[in-house]
Amino acid sequence: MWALKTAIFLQILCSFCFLGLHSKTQKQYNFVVKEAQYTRLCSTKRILTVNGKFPGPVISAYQGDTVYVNVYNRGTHNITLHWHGVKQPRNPWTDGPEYITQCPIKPGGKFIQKIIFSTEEGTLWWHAHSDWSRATVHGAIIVYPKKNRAYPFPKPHAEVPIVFGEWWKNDVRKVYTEFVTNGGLPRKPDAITINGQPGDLHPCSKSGTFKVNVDRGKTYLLRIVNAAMNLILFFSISKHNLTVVGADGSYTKPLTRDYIAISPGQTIDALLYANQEPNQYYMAARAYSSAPAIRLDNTPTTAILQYNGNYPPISSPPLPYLPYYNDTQAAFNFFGSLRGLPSKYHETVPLNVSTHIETTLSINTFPCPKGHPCKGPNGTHFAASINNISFVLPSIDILKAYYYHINGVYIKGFPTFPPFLFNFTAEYFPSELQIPKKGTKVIVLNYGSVVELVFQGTNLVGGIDHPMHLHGYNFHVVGHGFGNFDKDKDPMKYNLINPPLLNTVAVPKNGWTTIRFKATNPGVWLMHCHLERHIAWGMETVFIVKNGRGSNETLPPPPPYMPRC
Ligand SMILES: *[C@@H]1O[C@H](CO)[C@@H](O)[C@H](O)[C@H]1NC(C)=O
Ligand SMILES: *[C@@H]1O[C@H](CO)[C@@H](O)[C@H](O)[C@H]1NC(C)=O
Ligand SMILES: *[C@@H]1O[C@H](CO)[C@@H](O)[C@H](O)[C@H]1NC(C)=O
Ligand SMILES: *[C@@H]1O[C@H](CO)[C@@H](O)[C@H](O)[C@H]1NC(C)=O
Ligand SMILES: *[C@@H]1O[C@H](CO)[C@@H](O)[C@H](O)[C@H]1NC(C)=O
Ligand SMILES: *[C@@H]1O[C@H](CO)[C@@H](O)[C@H](O)[C@H]1NC(C)=O
Ligand SMILES: *[C@@H]1O[C@H](CO)[C@@H](O)[C@H](O)[C@H]1NC(C)=O
Ligand SMILES: *[C@@H]1O[C@H](CO)[C@@H](O)[C@H](O)[C@H]1NC(C)=O
Ligand SMILES: [Cu+2]
Repeated sequence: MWALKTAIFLQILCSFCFLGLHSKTQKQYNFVVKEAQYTRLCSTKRILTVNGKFPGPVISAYQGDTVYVNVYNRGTHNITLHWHGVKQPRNPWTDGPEYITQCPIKPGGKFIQKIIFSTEEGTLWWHAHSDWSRATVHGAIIVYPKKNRAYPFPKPHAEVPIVFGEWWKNDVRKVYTEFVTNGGLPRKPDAITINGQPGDLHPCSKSGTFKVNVDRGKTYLLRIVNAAMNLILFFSISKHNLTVVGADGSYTKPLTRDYIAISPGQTIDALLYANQEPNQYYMAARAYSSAPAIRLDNTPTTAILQYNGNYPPISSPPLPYLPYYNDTQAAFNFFGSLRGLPSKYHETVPLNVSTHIETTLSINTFPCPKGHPCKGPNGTHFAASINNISFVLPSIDILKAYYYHINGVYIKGFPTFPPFLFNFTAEYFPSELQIPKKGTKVIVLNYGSVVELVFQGTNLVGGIDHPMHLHGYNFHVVGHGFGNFDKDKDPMKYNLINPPLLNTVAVPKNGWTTIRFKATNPGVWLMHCHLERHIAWGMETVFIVKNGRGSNETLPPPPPYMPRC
């Protein structure tokens, strides 16, 4: 009893301080999805949250744990939750994407979601996976090494989650329905947030600015999550470097930089050495936006690194260096410098490729339905596609249809090669090329296939970077480059020794990226661009990985309490 009271007291005491390692792991969580009132940027609105918190609660576990989350929908709309980067071996049933692996949890409904951690270690995150609810329904997942096991770096003194988000003064649901209806671009957000706060440089925000208190001489582990909807971000700390030691729940070779770049969906573990004069320093984030049409205003979002001790308070801490908003080189110089930490910490790159897939990632347009003026380019309706297929969500989930052999929900035979070859990164195209096909097509893989997948960005309608995310797997990022992928020359430059093992990778604007993974997780797994406007326009597809031989390679039946359509 005493221990329980102390634990509850410590949890309350520590819910804002974020300090202490291995502080609290739980095997069960209650997540109540409900509205709560928040004031930001001088205006107040109701937002959808988990347990009233923005960002939502942290899930903590040890490597290899299984955790249950009881999700209660006390909101007014359908919702699903996804555990981003958790591979969920043989358990797509509670992975979360709406109409891919489950039907939504309706208002008043409940769903017990099992999260099976396996090899993941480091920082991951969870988020809503229906329409744009994830704007405010998200939080960090921390996976500690098993008890008695060490980090592959000196143990930090404390850890600090840094969760980036985007804030609209408008109702996010309205922002969503508006752009999917009018066919144009979504309204831009009013600010980027760090742990829910826009920071000192934004109106009515100074009192809430997130602060990290540090002791000089100590080392801190920043657990960084980019939960923003549509923005790749640069992040840096005045007068301090960051040493990246993990990404997407896998350790990396330490990489010391004065800034990082992080795409929506990605997570980064970085060490911060508090080795400067005791003072206050700004931590700042700003968007990298390579397409002029979606450029944000330049005001950085800030938090404060605050040394403990006696020093005269500084009126305005210095801002750190941040690359320019259109600095593609700076973004890909960082992304391209990440290296894995193979052997002991994660599997090595599969060399024996059995299934080679090439895909184009394109922004497209559909003609506007008659009588509905559209706000896309030249009065069209924006769309997006992979291999010229703009994905259409079915009305019951693909996993159920696959498991119970229900016809008419999806079609096999998603093209594994671009249907039409052209200069993908040219300046101009005949306008017929830009209209894609609609479909619910999936790629079927045999159990154990070694997949090599090339993502080729195109300049159709407008080239832009695409952070591609795969559910149920990690993948090795073996190469990337600008321009058209060259099947003869580019594979010679692949890194098959120590590429990073990620679950989300930014494919460069008008460039390509190659990943590899071994299909040893049977089930139905979504792959999509993690820019929310692109997924809304159809930039997604699904892998169905067939069963292997033994029961340990076979998809088990669903839990009896799956939400119904
Ligand atoms: C940051 O790293 C660079 C390159 O490794 C080094 O030259 C510089 O001194 C470091 N700065 C700090 C504040 O540690
Ligand atoms: C970035 O934008 C600036 C001014 O807006 C321009 O001068 C510069 O050429 C741009 N750089 C790239 C790589 O597009
Ligand atoms: C490579 O894969 C093929 C079938 O895909 C298999 O027959 C062969 O044994 C594999 N080779 C190695 C070295 O794993
Ligand atoms: C594709 O178009 C770009 C832009 O015009 C050009 O720089 C490039 O050389 C072209 N590539 C090929 C393979 O023709
Ligand atoms: C996509 O498919 C449509 C319909 O068949 C076709 O008109 C268009 O040219 C295709 N575009 C590309 C890039 O393959
Ligand atoms: C819009 O129309 C103009 C003029 O016909 C054309 O040059 C341009 O390529 C079109 N843009 C798109 C995205 O369709
Ligand atoms: C399943 O069990 C068989 C036989 O014990 C083993 O060879 C195989 O590696 C196992 N597969 C997985 C995915 O654990
Ligand atoms: C909520 O989900 C149910 C079950 O799939 C569906 O029938 C209903 O149309 C959904 N409601 C909305 C507003 O999308
Ligand atoms: Cu995209």
